[in-house]
Amino acid sequence: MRKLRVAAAQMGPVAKDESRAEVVQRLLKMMRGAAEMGVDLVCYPELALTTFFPRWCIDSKDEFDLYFERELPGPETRPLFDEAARLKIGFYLGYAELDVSSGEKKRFNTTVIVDKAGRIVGKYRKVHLPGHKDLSTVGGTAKSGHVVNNFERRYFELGDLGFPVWRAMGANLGMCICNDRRWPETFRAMGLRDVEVVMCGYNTSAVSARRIGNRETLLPSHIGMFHNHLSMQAGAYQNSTWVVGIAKCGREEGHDLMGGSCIISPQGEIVALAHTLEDEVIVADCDLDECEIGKGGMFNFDRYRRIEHYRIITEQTGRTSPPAAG
Ligand code: ING
Repeated sequence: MRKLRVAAAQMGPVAKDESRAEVVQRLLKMMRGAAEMGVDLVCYPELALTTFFPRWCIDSKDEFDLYFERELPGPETRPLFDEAARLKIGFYLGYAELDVSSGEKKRFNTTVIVDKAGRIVGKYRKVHLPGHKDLSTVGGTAKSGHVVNNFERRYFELGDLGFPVWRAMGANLGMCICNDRRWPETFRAMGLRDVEVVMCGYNTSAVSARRIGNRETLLPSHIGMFHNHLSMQAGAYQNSTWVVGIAKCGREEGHDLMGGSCIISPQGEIVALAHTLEDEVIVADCDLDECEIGKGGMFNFDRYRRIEHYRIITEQTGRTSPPAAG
């Protein structure tokens, strides 16, 4: 048995005017609680340091740059790294990354894995960016309606690091972010690299409204949570991996975000589930050897995958180039 004790540190809402220092205090409190329970790895949500600002179509770069981190750790986030090293606990954290290393400003929706010594061992930049660049592609009725908009394509560039898997804390660790979980390729890319724990932070509206053409429809309210769990449970089962889903949830700036943070076994079952819409730590003992049931059996990719056939399907359907952005 190779045991990794994992925590999902769900967060309640973060207000627009909440400072980084205040948010970091909340994260530290959960980190200490997790450490007391003997947790090896504590996982935080997507864009954990601020309110979910992509819900707004902000014009001024000066204004929206306030939501971005120029460095990590920076002065306000340093206490997280120091405390992790002191407590010997690893963490996964989502933040808005401002990268100026190329001389021009590049912005990404990013997560990192930090090891028990407080060192960044891996970085991931969100690949599947949902939503819109501006109001021009937002459907007619939705502009004034109650569909909760998402303008991630306004703020972020497409992730350019792929879906790597890192060996850290004795496990094969992988990361994805929110909308990535709805795409089977996300999990398969890491499954093919023998991932054992996939971490996925999310900010997802609790209102299940969708557009059909230009018409906005409300879906039954349970559907959003069903899709949330369906996607991650399928990813876990089909790739024989533990999955940790971490929500930022509750009523944030008047918008309801779903909770449902969970830890999912390689059999696809939820083994720990948050029951509030607030800051809440849930824990599970993840036996990494359980991944072997699938990886060495039903989902032994080398033995049973039919990649020659998948190539034919890809060619026949002609879907070989990336979709147009917009
Ligand atoms: N949020 C959403 C998500 O995939 C979304 C966006 C939800 C778009 C539902 C369309 C439909 O959960 C993030 N942050 O990716």
